[in-house]
Amino acid sequence: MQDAITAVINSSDVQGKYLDTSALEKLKGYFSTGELRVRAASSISANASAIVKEAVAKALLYSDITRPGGNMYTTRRYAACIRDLDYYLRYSTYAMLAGDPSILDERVLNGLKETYNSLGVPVGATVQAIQAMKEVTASLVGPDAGKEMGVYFDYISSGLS
Ligand SMILES: CCC1=C(C)/C(=C/C2=NC(=C\c3[nH]c(/C=C4\NC(=O)[C@H](C)[C@H]4CC)c(C)c3CCC(=O)O)/C(CCC(=O)O)=C2C)NC1=O
Repeated sequence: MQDAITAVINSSDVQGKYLDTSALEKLKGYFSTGELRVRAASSISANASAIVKEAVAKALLYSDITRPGGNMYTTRRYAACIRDLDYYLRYSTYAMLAGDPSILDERVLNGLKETYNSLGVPVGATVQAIQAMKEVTASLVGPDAGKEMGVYFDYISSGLS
């Protein structure tokens, strides 16, 4: 896993240089949003199950997916879906804190698409639910932190598509 600081340092190290102006600007941007990130992570963790529940209500409930024949039908599969959304929310929060998406590649997206395809989990509906979480989260944490979280929700969405 990488974060905004190690990303900048690694790329300077590869060139055998001290941090140049643009690298320093990146770091400054990261440090100046530190408080914002920590505050957002704290309200997301305090409201995680409400965020997931609202996203499910917005994107999935009362659709064919929750009826017989749908992939969320039966309590077991419904619970698996809720659990997956909870993973996406938690790992997006980690990535937002780190300011870097590498944790999503390593711990979430690796092999996920293949697993979904082999189990018949619909990717389109999953992406809709992730996008609903993005909206719900932004309305909770505000536009600046919401935009930053949005980067990682979008990263998972395009990694699945
Ligand atoms: C932390 C990293 C991580 C991820 C991401 C993860 C995902 C993941 N989701 C799974 C299943 C599943 N995922 C879903 C999800 C959905 N079905 C829908 O119709 C909805 C659109 C959607 C929710 C948004 C469902 C229903 C299953 C069970 C499918 C089945 O067994 O038939 C499975 C198969 C094994 C299992 O059932 O637990 C994995 C590995 N596991 C992990 O360890």
